[in-house]
Formats: sequence, structure tokens, C-alpha cells
Amino acid sequence: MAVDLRRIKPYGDTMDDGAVQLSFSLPVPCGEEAREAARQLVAQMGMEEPQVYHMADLGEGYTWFIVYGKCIHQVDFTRIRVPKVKSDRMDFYQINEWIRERIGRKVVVIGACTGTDAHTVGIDAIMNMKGYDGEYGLERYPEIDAYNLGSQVPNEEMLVQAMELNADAILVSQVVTQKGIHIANLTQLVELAEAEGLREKLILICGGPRINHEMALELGYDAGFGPGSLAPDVASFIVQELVRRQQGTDR
Ligand code: B12
Repeated sequence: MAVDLRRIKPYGDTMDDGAVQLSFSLPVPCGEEAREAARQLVAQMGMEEPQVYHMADLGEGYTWFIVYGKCIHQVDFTRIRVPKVKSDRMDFYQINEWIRERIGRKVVVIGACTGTDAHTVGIDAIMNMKGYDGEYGLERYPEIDAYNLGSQVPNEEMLVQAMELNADAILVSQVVTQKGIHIANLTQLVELAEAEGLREKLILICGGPRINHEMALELGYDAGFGPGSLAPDVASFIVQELVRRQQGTDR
């Protein structure tokens, strides 16, 4: 059956059946009343034929559910526009070659998990020598001086270090997003950089599992990288952006 991209909806067994699986917990003891509560909740979400397929006692009066339902909504895929980081992905060797040929000096990058956030695994994946998922991190790049400042680094400290090291780019990792803490923290860095007259000198990049490029642009960053990002994605953007700025061309 041909797919109508102007009206797409979830697919389970047959095209356009709308089948979705939801998983959530409720603060009620496990039992038939809990099952009915979950069913009614999913019906209120607009799902047709909600069915509780699995229910488990989480203890202390909480229950976890898997519920199937049929989604009645549809999306026009042809009208979707998602801002994407503008750069051609190069590999480790191409990036170092590009720096040698077009920039002619080492590129300085500092990174950290900032604010109160202590989740270093993401920024380490991008920066650490040994890398992640088959790709070396920035510390391994001979043409990049990479400084990983670790976790819980205050924004003020990031900017002090950026000035001392004459950084080209700042990499900020934000993993905790509870109560919008990442938005406040990311915004503060941009405001401080602007107040210090540093914003235009720096390439500001943020990343994390709940970050995307569109959000990053809205917050005043040059690029945002989400789940699955790897060092060459980030390094390709940095070096191409540096050359764009050298040449005074539009992003
Ligand atoms: C490991 C872990 C911890 C460890 C962290 C150890 C460490 N040194 O990092 C410890 C135990 C300390 C911890 C503590 C807490 N954690 Co925790 N933790 C996790 C966990 C299980 C894995 C995170 C991880 O390592 N992912 C692997 C990396 C590789 O993935 P990533 O971060 O997404 O990074 C990739 C991309 O996003 C991107 N990227 C990331 N950063 C950057 C930056 C740049 C510049 C770029 C370009 C790209 C980029 O590139 C990476 C590679 O592709 C997650 C749950 C989960 N499964 O994700 C919870 C989780 C992140 N933690 C959570 C919470 C709530 C906490 C605590 C608040 C718990 C508590 N009540 O104490 C504390 C907070 C501590 C603090 N002050 O920050 C929540 C966050 C919820 C939210 N939406 O805010 C999660 C999602 C668990 C959950 N489901 O509730 N945690």
C-alpha cells in the first residue's frame, strides 16, 4: 500500500492502524482498579481501543503499565522542516588535513559539563583520547588542542578558561533537564559571553541527550548536538565554521 506522506500515522500490523505502545507508572497500588485507571487515562489521551497489556507492582503503592492504543492523529510529513547543523561530515584524517591546509594553526577547544550537572560520560565521549563508538575523541586529533574541564564547571569559569586558552570553541554538555535547569544554565553562558564581549569570538556548542540543533539556535548557540553525536560531527562543524568566519561567509 502506498504511503501518503501528507497523512502519516503510526503503523503496527496494517498501514494506518495507528497502533502505539505507551509505558508509564501511576501512584496507585497494583490491581484491577489500577488497570482501569491506566485504560481511562490512555483513552483521555485520545487513543482508541486502549488495552492494558502488562501491569507490574513497583512496590510502595506504585504500578507500571504497558498500554496499547490506536492513535487517531496524523502528521503532514511533507511540511516538516528541521534545522540541521550545516557542515559536511569529514573523518579524523580529513579534519586534521583541513586544519593544516585552511587554518594553519592548532584549533583550541574547551569542553565541560557545566552548572550542577555531573554527567561526564557524554562530553568524555566527544573529547576523550580513546573516543566512543569507534571514533577517536578530540584529544586524539593532532591539530586540535582539546581541554576537557570535567563536571560541574561554573559558566564564569568556562569563560575565564576560554580567554586564558584563547579558545576557538566551547563545548557545553547538559544532561540533566529537570525543571528546565539546562535552559537556564545554557542561557546564562550566552549572556555572560555577550556581557564580556566574547560571544562573536567563540563558537558556542551545546550537546546532550535532550538537546537538538533547533533548541541550541534558539538559546543563542551556533550548534546543538543530540544523542549519538560523535567527535567527527562536532569537529567538522567547528573547523568549517572557523573557515566560514575567516572568509566572512554566511552560515
Ligand atoms: C551514568 C548516569 C549517572 C552517573 C553519572 C556519572 C558520570 N560521571 O557521568 C551518576 C550516578 C553520578 C548520576 C547522577 C545523577 N543522575 Co544520572 N544518569 C546516568 C545515566 C544512567 C547514563 C548517562 C550516560 O552516561 N549516558 C551515556 C552518554 C554517552 O550519552 P549522552 O550523555 O547522551 O551523550 C551523548 C550525546 O548526548 C552527545 N553529547 C552529550 N553531551 C554533549 C556535549 C557536546 C558539546 C556535544 C557536541 C555532544 C554531547 O554525545 C554523546 C555521545 O553520543 C542516565 C540514564 C540514561 N540511560 O541515559 C541517568 C540520568 C541522566 N540521570 C538522571 C538524574 C536525575 C540524576 C540525578 C539527579 C539523580 C539524583 N537524584 O541524585 C544525579 C545528578 C547528579 C548531578 N549533579 O548531575 C536522569 C536525568 C533526568 C532529566 N531529564 O533531567 C537520567 C536520565 C536518569 C532518569 N531516567 O531519570 N547519573
